[in-house]
Amino acid sequence: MKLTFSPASPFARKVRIAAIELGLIDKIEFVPATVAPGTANDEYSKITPLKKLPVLILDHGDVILDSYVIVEYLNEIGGGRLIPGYGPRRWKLKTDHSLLNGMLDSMLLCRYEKMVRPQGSLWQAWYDDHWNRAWAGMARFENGPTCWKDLRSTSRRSASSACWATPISASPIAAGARPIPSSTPSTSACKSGRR
Ligand SMILES: N[C@@H](CCC(=O)N[C@@H](CS)C(=O)NCC(=O)O)C(=O)O
Repeated sequence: MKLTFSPASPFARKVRIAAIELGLIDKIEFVPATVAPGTANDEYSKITPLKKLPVLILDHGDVILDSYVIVEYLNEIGGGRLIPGYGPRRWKLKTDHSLLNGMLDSMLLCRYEKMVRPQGSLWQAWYDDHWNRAWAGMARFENGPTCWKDLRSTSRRSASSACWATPISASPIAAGARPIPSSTPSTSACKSGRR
């Protein structure tokens, strides 16, 4: 099978880690691809209309996307060691995976905002909001989900005041979260060959 990838893509890197963990890395041929928002790529659109990488192309031609589903597929053909088949650990793990993917989405959007968006049209509040989501996600992985525990023990506070309506900087989720960096860290451009 073939995986479209870029060395700079965090999504492709995640799939590679899963493949290594499952002992499948030698069964995958890595095909470099270049994708970027605002750039037509008719050849790649034939593989996936979303024009995103990674995509897994099976030997008989079927295409599996996106990275979340590819990891699940690899887990299945690799003996299921990474993702439990049922029970609370399964749903915790899938939720963690969704959270991670959302964080990568947010960081990539920030990267594109700085790298690809025409100069002068940067939306700073949107950019800051996405960085905050990424940092809050890291705090969640670090500290665990405090939000629902707080909701149960804080009887007089409504759900919205305890969690969703709280500014992220004051939210329990963000306790321990670092501030938004003033300059963009070296998040990938997801172009082949760039790091
Ligand atoms: N949800 C997708 C996201 C993949 C993604 O955003 N990949 C980036 C490269 S790191 C991409 O293809 N960007 C091109 C674009 O957004 O036009 C996944 O999990 O695979």
